[in-house]
Amino acid sequence: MKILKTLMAATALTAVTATAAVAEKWDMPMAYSATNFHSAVGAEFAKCVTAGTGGDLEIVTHPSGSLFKGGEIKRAVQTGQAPIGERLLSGHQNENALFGFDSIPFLATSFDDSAKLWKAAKPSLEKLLDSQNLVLLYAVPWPPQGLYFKKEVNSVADMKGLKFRSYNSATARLAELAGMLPVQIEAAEISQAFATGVAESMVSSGSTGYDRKIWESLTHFYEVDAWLPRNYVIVNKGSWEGTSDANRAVMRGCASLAEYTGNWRSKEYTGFTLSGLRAGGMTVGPAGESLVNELKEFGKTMTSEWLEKAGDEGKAIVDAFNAMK
Ligand code: PCA
Repeated sequence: MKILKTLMAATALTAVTATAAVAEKWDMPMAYSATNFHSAVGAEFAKCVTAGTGGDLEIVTHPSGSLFKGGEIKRAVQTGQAPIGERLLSGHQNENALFGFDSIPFLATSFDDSAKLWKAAKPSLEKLLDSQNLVLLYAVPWPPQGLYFKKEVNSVADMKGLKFRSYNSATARLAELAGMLPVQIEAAEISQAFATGVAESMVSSGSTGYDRKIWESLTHFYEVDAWLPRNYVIVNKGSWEGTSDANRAVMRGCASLAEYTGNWRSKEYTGFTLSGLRAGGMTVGPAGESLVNELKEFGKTMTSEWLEKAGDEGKAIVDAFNAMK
């Protein structure tokens, strides 16, 4: 009996030591504010993995660009400075046009179409990320994109000369086409940019304006539903391969749950944040028909420019998407 007890104590000790030796902690940089739904979904994903692996793999999120700024997250994960992170991949469309498939004006303008476009693009994105030492876990769309100003705007002529905050090269191109002056600024820094007059307009979701209390600087939000760009959670390939099969299986399971709940949260956050902008004193409503028609012309130009850059693979994505509609 005594021997058994000693043996059991020894086994328990070994088990504890073994767990302590292999348990890993992954820091997960995220670019957007802690209150944003993407960050909430990321925090739930992290908890799901930590609980699902029994603490063998603990994921800790760092929202608001506190660990790495938005623009640095992809490189940090590629080089293994961070094992996992979340990023708006269209921010890297200069590197490869395929990253911009989700930011083509008026290609996919609803949550349903955004899901179809994602289905059409996912294999190409996974392959591209794999070639960059990255494993794709999940992707969640932002609410539909609209325009922010500090005056009433009814036509492209009203937009001429404005300083326009962009978040990727598609949004900078849109600004150029409309005769505005683009300046690229991360969401975490826009409150200051608007307060100091570095920017005076932007295209984004109601969600980002709400998160950044944009009513302190701007007055109008026009719903355009121009596109729904995505955030993506990516893992360094070495970190992915270096962890156990069991941990990878838990991560895949938690990722599909996160993608599903992320979509729902995004839909719910759309109405909630537009009400929030109104409560902040902003004028919120659909853009006028003539403005939309002018913007759609820019959309046509930008679609053909993107197709030219993204080549056969880009065309295959758009064709596959159109076939699903
Ligand atoms: N918010 C992010 C990207 C798209 C969106 O709705 C931003 O403005 O940076």
